[in-house]
Amino acid sequence: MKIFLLLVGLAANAAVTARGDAVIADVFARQVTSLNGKWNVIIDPYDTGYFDYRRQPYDAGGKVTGGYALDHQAKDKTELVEYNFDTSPTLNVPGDWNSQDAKLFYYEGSVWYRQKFDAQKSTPDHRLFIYFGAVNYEADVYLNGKKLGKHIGGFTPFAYEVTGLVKEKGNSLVVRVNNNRHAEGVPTVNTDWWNYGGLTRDVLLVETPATFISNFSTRLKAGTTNTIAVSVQLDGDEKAQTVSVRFPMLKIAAEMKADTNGLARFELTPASLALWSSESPTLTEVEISAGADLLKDRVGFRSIATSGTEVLLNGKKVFLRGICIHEENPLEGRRAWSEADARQLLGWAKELGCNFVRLAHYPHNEHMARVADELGIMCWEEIPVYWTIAWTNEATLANAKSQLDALIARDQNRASVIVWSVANETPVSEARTKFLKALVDEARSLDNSRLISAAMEVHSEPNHPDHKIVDDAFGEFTDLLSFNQYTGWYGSTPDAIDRVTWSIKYHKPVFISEFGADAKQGFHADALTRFSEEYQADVFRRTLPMLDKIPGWVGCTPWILCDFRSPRRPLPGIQDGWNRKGVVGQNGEKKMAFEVLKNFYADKAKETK
Ligand code: GCB
Repeated sequence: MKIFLLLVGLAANAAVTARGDAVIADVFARQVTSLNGKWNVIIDPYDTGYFDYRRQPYDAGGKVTGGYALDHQAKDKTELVEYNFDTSPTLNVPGDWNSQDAKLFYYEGSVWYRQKFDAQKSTPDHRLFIYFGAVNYEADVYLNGKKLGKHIGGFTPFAYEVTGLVKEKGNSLVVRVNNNRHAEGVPTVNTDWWNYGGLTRDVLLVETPATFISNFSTRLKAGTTNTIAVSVQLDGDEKAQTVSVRFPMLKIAAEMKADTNGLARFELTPASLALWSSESPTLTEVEISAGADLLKDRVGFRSIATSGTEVLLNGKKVFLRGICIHEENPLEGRRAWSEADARQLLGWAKELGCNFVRLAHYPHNEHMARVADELGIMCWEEIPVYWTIAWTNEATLANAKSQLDALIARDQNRASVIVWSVANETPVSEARTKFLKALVDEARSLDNSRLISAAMEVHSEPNHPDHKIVDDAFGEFTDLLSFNQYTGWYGSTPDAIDRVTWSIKYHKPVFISEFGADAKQGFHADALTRFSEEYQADVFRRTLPMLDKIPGWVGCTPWILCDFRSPRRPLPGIQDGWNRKGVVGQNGEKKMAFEVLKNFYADKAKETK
């Protein structure tokens, strides 16, 4: 049984529901038992565990009749069973499989994971859910041989209710994880990052009261700086019950009865409300209770808007001193997933003088925005609608929407998140613009308190390569006019940067979502030698003042904070399977460009105070 959070057609400030895959929001604040740790695994490139010898699926129609999902052991020496989780090797969860076992480094296919656990509920009428922070890319989940469901999409959380299925002792949770790339997938077959497979984030057993708070949203009421709008969504049989909201540090509380759909909406005006900003990232406690359930979180309040070509944070013009980040720990060459990983990555961004990060190109783990909330770093969050996607395929759009919904449902209470990005570098076509417009509409219908954008592309006429044109029809629908440009690296050398001129069709804030150049940390040469630190630093040194001349320029996120693994980058001795555009190398050492960017941001911070 999947948890279906009720879908309510909410406008304005009430994105408390999730379409598609369900979300138990604020999971770290709940009563949980960790299912992390060592899981037994069977590597299964031919999907043997899923099909019988005639290639018939064992769980056709949802009924599991055989295969690894049953976690069966031979009863005696006469029974033929060709697998055994108990004697199989283990992998750590959370964790990608690629970095844990050399045999799995390039592996794309299925791995079956099995974890055994006991489950004692604290109260008989409580409910239990299995929660996955993320599984890349496809997960078939079975408990005690029964299929719970299938989830598609590698970077967002999902959960299944197991109340009636779980035993007090000796449960077997089996997940078939498959990271094959698909032409109709999101992302599709081609990316410039590593296709890490596995149970890449926390797996938790969550206990809730019979009726519980499935999600809530807190934010400034639109157009005000002192009124807090709160929406609370209940799940369970007793929906029309009293819900209380309390902000102890603000000395304010309210209660009301939820409607028959389990929705309660509040407006509270404390005597004074300190707003969240980069300079002063004020967070306050919130406690929401309904019947036996109590959820606590720390939230901040701020407004973000555009006016003409400006971005306004709490009504004040702001310049976004940013950097792009992949969800990867470069020192260990693996997917990042922990709070410590988030602190490392955002710590480097802070050292650069950033007040903004672009979490490219897919939803990062929940710790990123939580740590960003604390550090006062604004975030751009994105879904992996990347390069070419099957624009006319309805299932692809539904998949992209469900990833967007799950991301918004998870991170809507993070003051740091100011931008939802629906895509990166998508070649212009009518079908693509229609697809992206549907995502913009989706994001706005769930959350109208943030800016919407996408990283677009620039183009130029063949006989005027230095004249850059930004006229993508999709630009009409975004709040920030964001685009990537690589003058000086792709198709030109750094001298071209000084000759760049612009035609920008829209009167909107202009944001440069990527620029950069590869450099191997420690490789020094003259500034025209590809892959030298000098070349990369020169690109930064020339690009930043060039961008500064664009009317309405509101900031940038150069590509990228750290070198990251990419199978598209084979150059021996230089790339060795890494995209080298980081300003921090694979070994954590800063390159020359780090200092160039840091100095530019220090000046900008003074100038825009
Ligand atoms: C881009 C992509 C990014 C790549 C980068 C590069 O435009 O958005 O994912 O990694 O260029 O290094 O070429």
